[in-house]
Amino acid sequence: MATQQEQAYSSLENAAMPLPQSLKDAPKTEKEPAVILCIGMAGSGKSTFMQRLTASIHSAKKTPYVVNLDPAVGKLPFGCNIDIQDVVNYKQVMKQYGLGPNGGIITSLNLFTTKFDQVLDLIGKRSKELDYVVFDTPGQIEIFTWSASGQIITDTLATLHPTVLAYIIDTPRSSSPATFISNMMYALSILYKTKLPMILVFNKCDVVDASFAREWMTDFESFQEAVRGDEESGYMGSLVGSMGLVLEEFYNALKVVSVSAVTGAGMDDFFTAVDEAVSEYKTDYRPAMEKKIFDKKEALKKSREENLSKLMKDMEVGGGAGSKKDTSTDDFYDDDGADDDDEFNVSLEDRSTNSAGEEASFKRFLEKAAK
Ligand SMILES: Nc1nc2c(ncn2[C@@H]2O[C@H](COP(=O)(O)OP(=O)(O)OP(=O)(O)O)[C@@H](O)[C@H]2O)c(=O)[nH]1
Ligand SMILES: [Mg+2]
Repeated sequence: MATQQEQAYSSLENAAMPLPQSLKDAPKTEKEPAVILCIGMAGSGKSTFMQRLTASIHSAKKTPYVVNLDPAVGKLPFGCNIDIQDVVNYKQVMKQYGLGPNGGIITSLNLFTTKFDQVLDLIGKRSKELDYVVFDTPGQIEIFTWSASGQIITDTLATLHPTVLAYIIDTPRSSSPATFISNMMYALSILYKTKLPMILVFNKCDVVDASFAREWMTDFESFQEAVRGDEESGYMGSLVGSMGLVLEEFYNALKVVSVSAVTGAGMDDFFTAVDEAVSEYKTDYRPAMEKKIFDKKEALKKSREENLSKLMKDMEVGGGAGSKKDTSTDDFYDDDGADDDDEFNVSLEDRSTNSAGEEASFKRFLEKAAK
């Protein structure tokens, strides 16, 4: 029986979507590594979490494949299989294109994305032995989540492997209701955009325990109370309060864990959340993606049929009208290399000359008859 991965490949191919040759050749295996994309605000602890994540995977005797997508990180705090810094020199890109730091990072990521099929090839070749493929992303969150290359990378990975988002939150910096809600709104926008299963990872819980966040997410009243007692919220308090109400539904769709990338606390909970998110991917995301591909294929088929029937109708009209047929026949035999439009004009002139000649000859005939 075909695996889900094989079905996804074949539905992509059948949908006549351009699938890179490398992906077509990629081995299709029963075992699917889970892809974890670490995203989060600058300084939230993504890279430290990556280090902890790979260490935990190794100590569980499992195999990770580690990819760094941050071109500006410098020295990596974790060992990795693919480093964007080996492919593009971020400082050189800035200099060459006259860009600032963010423009340089975006352009470097764009350049790297053009080679992403090779990354997929490498992952594909080893996917049998891999358990997790983990990605670190650039410091500025929007560079990955709101750029074309970020979307291409996310979508391509999600098409081929169970993919989950680990949204890393700096817990100490989110302890005021206003910053907390801003962070949640950002997470919501990413969830809405990607539709992928998301895990909220409250990091740095060795500094501030994340129990306040869990309470705010499950008990609306406690959040309202915090908003009332928060001087920072000020006149924005009622907006922050209403946002809390709006986001209640969103919280239900999320898995929440609190960890410390430094001490390693909470990593077991994180892996349990990843397992749940992978199941969610298989039951929700993948069927929705396959339906999208199917719908696209059907729409393409329908538009082809419509165009074909329109063409047939046009041909019927062309066949019935004598003048049209003559013109097209002239055109068809035009093999003298002359420009078609000129030829078309010449032909019109010829006809008018002929009819003028006919008229003159008819006049002469009448004059003769009258004599
Ligand atoms: N106490 C504590 N500090 C942490 C933890 N995780 C990260 N940090 C610290 O937070 C700072 C930022 O960590 P990074 O891992 O560089 O964060 P990042 O999100 O990768 O940063 P950018 O890529 O620059 O956006 C560093 O000083 C880390 O040591 C944690 O769990 N506990
Ligand atoms: Mg980092």
